[in-house]
Amino acid sequence: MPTRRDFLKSTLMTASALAVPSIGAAATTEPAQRAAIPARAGARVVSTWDFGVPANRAAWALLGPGGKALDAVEAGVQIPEADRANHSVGLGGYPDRDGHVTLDASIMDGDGRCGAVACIERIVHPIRVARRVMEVTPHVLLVGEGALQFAREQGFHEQDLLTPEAEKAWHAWMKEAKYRPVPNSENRDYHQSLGLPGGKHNHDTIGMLAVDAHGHLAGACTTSGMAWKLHGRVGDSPIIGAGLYVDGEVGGATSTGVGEEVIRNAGSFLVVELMRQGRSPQEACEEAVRRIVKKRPDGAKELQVGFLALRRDGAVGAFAIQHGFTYAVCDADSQDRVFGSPSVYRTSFN
Ligand code: SD4
Repeated sequence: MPTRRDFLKSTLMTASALAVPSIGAAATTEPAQRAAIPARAGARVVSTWDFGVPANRAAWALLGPGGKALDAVEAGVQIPEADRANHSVGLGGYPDRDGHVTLDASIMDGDGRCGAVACIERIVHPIRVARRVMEVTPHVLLVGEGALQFAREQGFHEQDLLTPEAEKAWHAWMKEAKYRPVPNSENRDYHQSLGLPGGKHNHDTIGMLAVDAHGHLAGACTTSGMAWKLHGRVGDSPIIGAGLYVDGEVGGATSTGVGEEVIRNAGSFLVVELMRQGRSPQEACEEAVRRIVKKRPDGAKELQVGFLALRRDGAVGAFAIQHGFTYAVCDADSQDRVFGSPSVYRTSFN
């Protein structure tokens, strides 16, 4: 358990790490912690977690030759959505406690245009449905059956999203049926304790932010949400201002972790608004995380929330409650760098 001393120590070390001046080396298995990545002219795409690397590459296939940020983020996040081995996004995602795989997704550009779907079932690429909501309806958010009906009308193909592996994990969980949003840094042990094969996480989201060569911004966020949640539960990812927010004058932010905490604090909007007021992406993410921690009587010791921010000049920041949050950065210099985010607790500086 982290003590107050650990907390103060990690705070101090994080502050000193803010001075880290330059982009790190290529990805390693133990990603280096980077408190801030400086501005860079030209296109750049960033996304949450290690699985952001292949997603960024798909986005870069469009961004690199001069494509639009909006198209790039939509294409990028479809990689984990279609990945059966990823149990926290799209196909193969862990179900709710009743065995339904329900997905949340949102997309937004720098002009304030946005669309989202929540608690949608049977569609592998909810991000594409979210974009259609943005482009062909007067609405921002469609949920559940209505979202599925809209997807059908738009010609989306339906399929069962519960893979045999995810179903096995669900049956294993049902033996105790305790809902416990374990911080991702500890999920490896959690999975092993359940005897689960494969994946190490019970919740992760891909949030992706991009700036294109024309200086336009966009973001996308997609997830199967918290494993074993109540049926009908919606997290932060499809809530504009919570799991995702983009403002073309400032930058964008996205989040991962326990969505309820992010919604309570309008997290991504807060990060962007703090950047508007002059905070760096790093400082803005850190302040948003600390607001969450401060409001929890237990100091949020058992929770994970991470924010990732991209300023319009390409500067990047990230901060999380727990050690273990990683993010991937891709630009013309290098396509597959992964960094460890600094955090309130158990930073590698401890
Ligand atoms: C949610 N924020 O549904 C998502 C899940 C997640 O790391 O990101 N977990 O609350």
